[in-house]
Amino acid sequence: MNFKSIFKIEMMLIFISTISFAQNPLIQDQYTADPSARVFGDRVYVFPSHDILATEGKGRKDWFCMEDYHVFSSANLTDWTDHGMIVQQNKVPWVKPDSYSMWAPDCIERNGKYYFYFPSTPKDTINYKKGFTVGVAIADKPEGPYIPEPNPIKGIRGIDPNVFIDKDNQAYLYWSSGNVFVAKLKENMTELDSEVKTIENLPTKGLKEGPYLFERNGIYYLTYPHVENKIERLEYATADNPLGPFKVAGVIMDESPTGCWTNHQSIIEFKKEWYLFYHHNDLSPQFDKARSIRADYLHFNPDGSIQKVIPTLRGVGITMATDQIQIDRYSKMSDKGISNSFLDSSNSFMGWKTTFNQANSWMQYNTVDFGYKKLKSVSIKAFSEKGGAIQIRTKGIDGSVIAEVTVPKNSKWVEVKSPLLKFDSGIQNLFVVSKEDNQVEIDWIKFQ
Ligand code: FUB
Repeated sequence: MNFKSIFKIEMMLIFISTISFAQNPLIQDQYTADPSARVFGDRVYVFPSHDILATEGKGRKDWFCMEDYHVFSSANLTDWTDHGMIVQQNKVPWVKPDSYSMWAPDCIERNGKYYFYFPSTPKDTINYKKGFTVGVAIADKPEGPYIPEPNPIKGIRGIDPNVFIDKDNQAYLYWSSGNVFVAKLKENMTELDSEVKTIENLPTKGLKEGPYLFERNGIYYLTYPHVENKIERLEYATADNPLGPFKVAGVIMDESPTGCWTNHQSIIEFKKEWYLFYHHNDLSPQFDKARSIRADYLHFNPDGSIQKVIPTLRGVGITMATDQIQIDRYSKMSDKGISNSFLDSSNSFMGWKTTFNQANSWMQYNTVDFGYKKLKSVSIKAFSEKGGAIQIRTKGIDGSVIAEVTVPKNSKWVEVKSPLLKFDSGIQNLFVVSKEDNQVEIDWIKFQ
């Protein structure tokens, strides 16, 4: 390969792979939903649905609208790379090309091949009448390129495929259509190898969908969103084998506090921690069919039961002190004098800001890595019409003051820099405290 073609390939990779630094939601430059997280090698790959807004001639108004899939990956759960589009509705031979119904997918590795399962509306309305079926696309690498099989998998009517390979190498495919169904998969991963079985003993009242099965210490956990009340919450049932019988075991996450009707989960262990991936509608609070994926830590009790996960904005992973720290993705904040809102209410992809308007109001942002090489200053992107002052502390709300930043009176956003008064190395929790009643807005904080 000559220099010119290597350069061309490198430029293409730069073009298709974009990096974002995120807390919750994980991806902030597009809508993402139904995250299926997988550990492949030393990275976490997330295969979500890709919500877009329906427009004239594109999808159904006020409904889910999805035309393709992207895959994202991260080595630290903080920095996410978008590897670009992997499957598109008009490039899959069996999919109705204008159905905008590329719903919740999943992916698994077997013998060095990556099998990406996705539901959609088939072109063939004679055999399928209406509704969804499931197909598979195959790649040599998790980020693709994926080649879709020409036909969907025979014998499936439904959505939300989830694939699991047991310790004996038998693969299983789960999916939903009101209830949850399972069948064995052949070694080729593209055909069913058993009768379809309905998973019994799950709640009979209320929609169940989005199955995701994993195994830990011999317990098989079948997790699923269920409408027990008005909208979905995440529940689970357990069994001692992948086909059941399962026994309902509890709730993993309550209904979305922002009223997002759907939720959809996956659970992985990565570097000795367990994580729940799910979605809310952070970037689209008024329309819950434009969703955003999130992750939070998940913990087990000694008896193997799952502790309820409370959704956070801070999410998971470590933030480098030298990156722009979005304090609006906070861990805790004072009861009064502080709020978060979009930077630009007409474009949520611009992100959020924090507004302080009372002396001693504070924001706590956990797990910031200051490293061991002395940092000397801090910059804040801020806005204050009357001018204000901010203190940054570590070691608790009454702990060491590491910087004091005066935000000058201004009619536009400015970057203000101040020297560090003290350097605390390693991982620290940050406390940002307003020193005056004057209103100060902060976009980000960054140390140098
Ligand atoms: O994303 C479309 C559908 O909404 C999914 O397939 C369901 O699981 C629900 O999240």
